[in-house]
Amino acid sequence: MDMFCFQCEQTAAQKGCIKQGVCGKSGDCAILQDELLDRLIELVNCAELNDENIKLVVDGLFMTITNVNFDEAQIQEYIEKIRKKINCNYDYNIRTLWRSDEDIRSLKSLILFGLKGVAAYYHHAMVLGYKNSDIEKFFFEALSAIPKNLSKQELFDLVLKTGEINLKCMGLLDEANTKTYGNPAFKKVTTNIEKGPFIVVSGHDLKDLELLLEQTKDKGVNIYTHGEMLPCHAYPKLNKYHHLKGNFGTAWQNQQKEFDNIPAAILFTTNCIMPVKTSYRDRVFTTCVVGYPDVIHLEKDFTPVINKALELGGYKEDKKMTGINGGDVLRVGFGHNSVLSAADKIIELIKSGDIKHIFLVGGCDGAKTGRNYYTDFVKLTPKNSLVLTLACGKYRFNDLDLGEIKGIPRLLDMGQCNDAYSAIKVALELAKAFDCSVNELPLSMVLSWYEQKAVCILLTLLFLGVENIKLGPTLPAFISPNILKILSEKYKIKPITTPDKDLEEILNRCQK
Ligand code: FSO
Ligand code: SF4
Repeated sequence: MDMFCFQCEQTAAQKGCIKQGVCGKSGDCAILQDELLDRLIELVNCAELNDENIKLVVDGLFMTITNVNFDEAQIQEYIEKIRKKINCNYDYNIRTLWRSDEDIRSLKSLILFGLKGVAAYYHHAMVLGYKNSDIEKFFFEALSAIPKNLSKQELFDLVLKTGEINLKCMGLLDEANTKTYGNPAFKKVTTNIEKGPFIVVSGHDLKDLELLLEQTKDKGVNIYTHGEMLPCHAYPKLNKYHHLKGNFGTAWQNQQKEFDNIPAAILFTTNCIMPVKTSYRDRVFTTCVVGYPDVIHLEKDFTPVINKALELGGYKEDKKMTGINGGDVLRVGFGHNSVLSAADKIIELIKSGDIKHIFLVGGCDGAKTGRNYYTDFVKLTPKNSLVLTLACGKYRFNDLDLGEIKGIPRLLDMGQCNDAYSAIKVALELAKAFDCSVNELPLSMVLSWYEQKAVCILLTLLFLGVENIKLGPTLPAFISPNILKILSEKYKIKPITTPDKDLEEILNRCQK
């Protein structure tokens, strides 16, 4: 039996991985992840919605996101856990979906992959004690719809509902993060590493970082964020720890090079973990839903990570490191709270013509060539424009100093991918202030996608009726030509072309 997976942007030949994942997932691991989805679909059809079952569904979906879990033993164990909860005869095989009519498969894939993204965000909210019954009901409703014989219209409605629920979920996570750790505020983060023992913490989980900071408090070990953990520096209750020193490395796809023989321990709290090379395997640790064969998996006692960092000792001298454009300062902390506190000034600058346009250039980074489009695009944006950014795609340009417009920095890092919620809040507030729709604002979205969290964010933007999104570097393989036609007609979504052409088209359209 061969595997089949086409859920991410780097899927083989833009069609699907069938022998082994381009991400490094083995055929057997992919088949087990499909089996995990089968059992989850059986669970929502047989078992009641309670705390234990919702956790199984949420974490189970999260484990099947790209670059989260490569550990067959861990996945098998999880399948057995779910099996014990299935108390009726319901049999489903996700392969029937992969073989079905391409438009139905396309719509159901949008729901299923979007739902995986929502699961990731709900997981982070739950960890901080935040829950919502509408979101929980939707996991059961949407998953149980996958085997059903539904019309395209019914499925399309469910696709948009996935976007609506994701908006609610990102709102819940925003509330969880800001109530627990305070509102993000502007902070300069260094890319340089101090001498001495250190730990690099990757992924997206704020709670794990807090636990690690607490457990390393008086141990002489410094902590550096990696990838999507960078925005953590902006939260007052996280940056109060003086040993949270800076940010190590760039976006996820560079980790095999950047972690090569690193004299530090690395903790992965969520995606994106790549196949772990032997040159640094002994110093990698995973926690929660992340797993990799022969890598030590920990629950919430991080003593082995700390001991490994002490044993490795870190760099002997302070080490100068930079982002990909040579800058060594990253500016973070422009969530909705700080941007909206400057809203009056931004509105005034838009009215006076000092700010002519706002670009949201955000989303995931990735390994494929062509993603330098986003660096070039940002470099080309006119000096009288703001660039909002979020998620790991920003590493293409977040070490650039784009200057300021009358005291407002031109490049505003809003945070992680889930902080798309901040961008949406800001856009809605501006629309209110100008008494127009978001589509009428001088605001354009140029997005990059890679994995399934980006799918649910896209669905949220569609639910909100946002038009003219430019999406790249390539379009999802799981969207059929017919569904793509509907999306382009209804929402005017377009694939990216070249930075100058796209910029010209955006600015011309907005002048009309
Ligand atoms: Fe990136 Fe990975 Fe945050 Fe994703 S590190 S690619 S969209 O996991 O979730 O932005
Ligand atoms: Fe292929 Fe992406 Fe699936 Fe990995 S997650 S197997 S790269 S489609």
